[in-house]
Amino acid sequence: MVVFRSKIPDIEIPPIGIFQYVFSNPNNISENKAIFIDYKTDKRLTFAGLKSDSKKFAAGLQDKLNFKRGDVLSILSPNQIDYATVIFGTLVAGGIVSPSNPMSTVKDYTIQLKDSGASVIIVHPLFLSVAINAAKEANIPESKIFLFGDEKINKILPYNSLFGEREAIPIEYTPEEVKTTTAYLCYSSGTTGIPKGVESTHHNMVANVMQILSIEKDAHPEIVYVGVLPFYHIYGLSVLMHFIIVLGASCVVIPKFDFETFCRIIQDYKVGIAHIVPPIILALVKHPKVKEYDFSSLKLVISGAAALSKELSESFYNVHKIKIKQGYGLTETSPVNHLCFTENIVPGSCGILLPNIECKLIDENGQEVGYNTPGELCIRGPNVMKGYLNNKEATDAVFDEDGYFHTGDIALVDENEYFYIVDRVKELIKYKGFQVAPAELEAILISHPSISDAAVIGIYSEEDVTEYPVAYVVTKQQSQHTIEFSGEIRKFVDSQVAPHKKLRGGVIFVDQIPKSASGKILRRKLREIHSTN
Ligand code: AYL
Repeated sequence: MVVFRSKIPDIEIPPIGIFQYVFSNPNNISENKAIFIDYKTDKRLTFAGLKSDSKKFAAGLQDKLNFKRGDVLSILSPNQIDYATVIFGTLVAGGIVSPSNPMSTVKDYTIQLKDSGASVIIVHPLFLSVAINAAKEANIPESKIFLFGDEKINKILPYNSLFGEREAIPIEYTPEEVKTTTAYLCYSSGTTGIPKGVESTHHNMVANVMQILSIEKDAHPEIVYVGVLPFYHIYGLSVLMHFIIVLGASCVVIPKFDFETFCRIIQDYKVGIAHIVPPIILALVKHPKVKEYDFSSLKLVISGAAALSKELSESFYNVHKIKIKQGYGLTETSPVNHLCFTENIVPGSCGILLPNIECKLIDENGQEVGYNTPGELCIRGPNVMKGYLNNKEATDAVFDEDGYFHTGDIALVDENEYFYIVDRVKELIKYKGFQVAPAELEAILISHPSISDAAVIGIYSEEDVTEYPVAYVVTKQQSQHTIEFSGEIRKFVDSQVAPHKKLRGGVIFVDQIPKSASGKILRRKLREIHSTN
């Protein structure tokens, strides 16, 4: 068997829970250090304050809501400094955190509430009506919904009204429990179908922060990070929240990407490292106002969640003379598997394997391939999820008998052990780093009375460095193949989905959808058809 291993020696991962690890303070920072800073009000949450608030929140969950070990708390909110209190409070109480995209529709959120079995919701006031409507569908009483902030809205109380007098004692896990106890449920569509709850254990998350730290020598407590990636997504959750607290660094928290705010924060707070995604990198290269800001504090940019081309990487370096490197990962691997050394950046490569990870590349016949030959990337390591919640079939489909997780991404490795992501065999579409599951859009399209069949594929735009979902549609009557009807279909879909899932690539009418003998949509064929037209 051809197995690739990291060039970095394996590290020892202590068998402890996330709370114990994240607050272990290995760099001996002052307890009064501001870890999270609000970008607008400059309000600060210190290391000690966060720890204490988390324990008070946990006490409230236990004493006032009878929240027990293994119970699930759902968060529906953009980034804000108190997000961490809710996360770590839930973990202190032995609970599981299920963070959702605040832009979720009522339908999306209802599905996640039901699937996760959440019993408590913490929501940002702007998204309260979505939470109330979804909670009703999922049979969660309004008395179990709480708001971020200090205000009460009708009968819904602020989350800090739960704070107890006492501080709860963080639940301790045995080494075995650390490996089997789920801490987070982030939703990912994986290789096929609709989003599924990814069960990330305490061990998965602790391991990945330590794996990243072993290669990320630029990270130290004096660095200020910019917190623009969403905390509900594993990228922001792991590298902005867990990583920063362990390191004892600071993070200026931004709720939503806005180009000028982002640039101003880098300048005013002297941000040293920015974790971002390719479309933001493109804006930093192309935006006419970029020159108006002072980026002299910024020493390193790390890109992840979607492909960063060699060309864009080089253009960024040429414009700013700031180092830029790439990582690769997935929700299912908590998340990072590959990262570049800052001393040895190879543009276009997603880096070398992190320690403790083994991987193999397999061709279409399931045979392992060696250097310089593309194959599906399969990963084994302490950061690989336990499985998909309530979905043994989907879990079994992504793990093979040797315990390797099949990513659905095609990669290639060169003799220097640098990896390149070259293609994707799974159904997933990535719009600006956000997941769009074709199956979800197809189900909506087929529910239209005039549509008999549909398939959705992602088409990459070089210009915008992102993929756009394009719908191939078969109508019941040929006469419906008009520009007006294509507009109607777009409206029909876009009005039912979260903003990042809109059919931005448009609608194309066809007489039939190419399918295999077993009825599977031949997406590769559709992509070929698309590229020749
Ligand atoms: P999910 N190049 C190409 N595709 C990528 C890359 C990359 N560098 N990184 C992620 N992807 C795609 O679960 C790939 O198809 O997590 C993969 O299967 O939303 C999918 O995105 C996973 O999407 C990092 C680097 C966090 C990556 C991440 C993972 C976040 C994406 C931190 O440093």
